Amino acid sequence: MEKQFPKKQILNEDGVVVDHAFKNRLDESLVKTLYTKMFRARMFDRKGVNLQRQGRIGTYVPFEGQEAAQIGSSMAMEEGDWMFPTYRDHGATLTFGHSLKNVLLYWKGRQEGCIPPDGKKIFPPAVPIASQLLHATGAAWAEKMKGTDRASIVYFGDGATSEGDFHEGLNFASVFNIPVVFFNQNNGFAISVPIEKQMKSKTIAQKAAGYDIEGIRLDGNDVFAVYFHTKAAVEKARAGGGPTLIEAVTWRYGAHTTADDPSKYRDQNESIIRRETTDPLARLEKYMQQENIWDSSWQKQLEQDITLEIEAAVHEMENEQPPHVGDMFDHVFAENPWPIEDQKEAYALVRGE
Ligand SMILES: Cc1ncc(C[n+]2csc(CCOP(=O)(O)OP(=O)(O)O)c2C)c(N)n1
Repeated sequence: MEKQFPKKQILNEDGVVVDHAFKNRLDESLVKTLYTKMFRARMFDRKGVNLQRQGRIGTYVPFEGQEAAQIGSSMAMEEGDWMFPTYRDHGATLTFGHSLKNVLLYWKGRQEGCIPPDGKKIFPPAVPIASQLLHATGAAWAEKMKGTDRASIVYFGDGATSEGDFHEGLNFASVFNIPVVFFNQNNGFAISVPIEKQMKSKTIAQKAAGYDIEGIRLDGNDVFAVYFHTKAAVEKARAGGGPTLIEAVTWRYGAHTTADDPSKYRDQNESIIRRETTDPLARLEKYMQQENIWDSSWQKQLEQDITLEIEAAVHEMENEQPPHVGDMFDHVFAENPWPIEDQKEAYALVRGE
């Protein structure tokens, strides 16, 4: 199966373009934009972990190492398309136009953190694993029925492919030829469970065959491969060609969440080695140096600008009211069923509200 679904690559680990069909599509402004968005995402991610460690936000889910997968795929989407992220996909949502402040507010426990800027069709992060595949399929189906050419992209991990919702989403999208891109980030682990322990399939892309849709496996740390192959899948969807399952093979360097200790279930050297060998940003920098489009003063300026942007967002987030715990009883149902009303009243009583 690994032979039938080879890991597509355009930019190898040494920063060399190995798929020459794409060479003339790599213009300088695209390459610099991809670098800028990935670098911004990494800086934001590190800030998120630090804020949690300082007790300034409640929890945080890091994605460092997965920047190429998230930025390459979100850059392939257009205004008016739909995005359905998980708790780990702020690199994608920020690139697609979410505000830094609201992403931070989400992790502070404020419900406003779920609200995207006007006109941006970004759903709140899905925490129940794989539920968002059905939402993405439904939204794209609605667009199809309305006769638009808008598409959905939905993010999920390797663990999500063991859930029923994954299979229902793919089956439904296949049967009704729905314009949705199922974007899997295979980072090798579902919390502490390695992929070999939860599936016999050698790849995730091969699962597309069960639904007779296209399955693509690619190097998820190669931002060019992610961008161009996702773009092709989205264009196919717009043109009525139906869904695609993309497996982006990647790695998270850090913990599953700030509440997790990965040293309990995997060798910490692996992340150190991967940082030195397969890092998505380092390989893009190597490429830019070899192409003479790397400019260290440009990069320094970028770092300064992004630092200011992030600090301003943190300041705005911290100027908001603290979260209100009672909010958890609202906004799930239009009208609360009685057990939730009971709990809400009991909570208010305990708080003396
Ligand atoms: C339906 C459901 N079952 C269990 C959980 C607990 N849980 C949270 S994250 C996670 C692992 C998910 O792994 P994966 O899909 O590979 O995504 P990753 O976190 O690696 O990005 C689990 C089991 C959950 N959130 N929802």
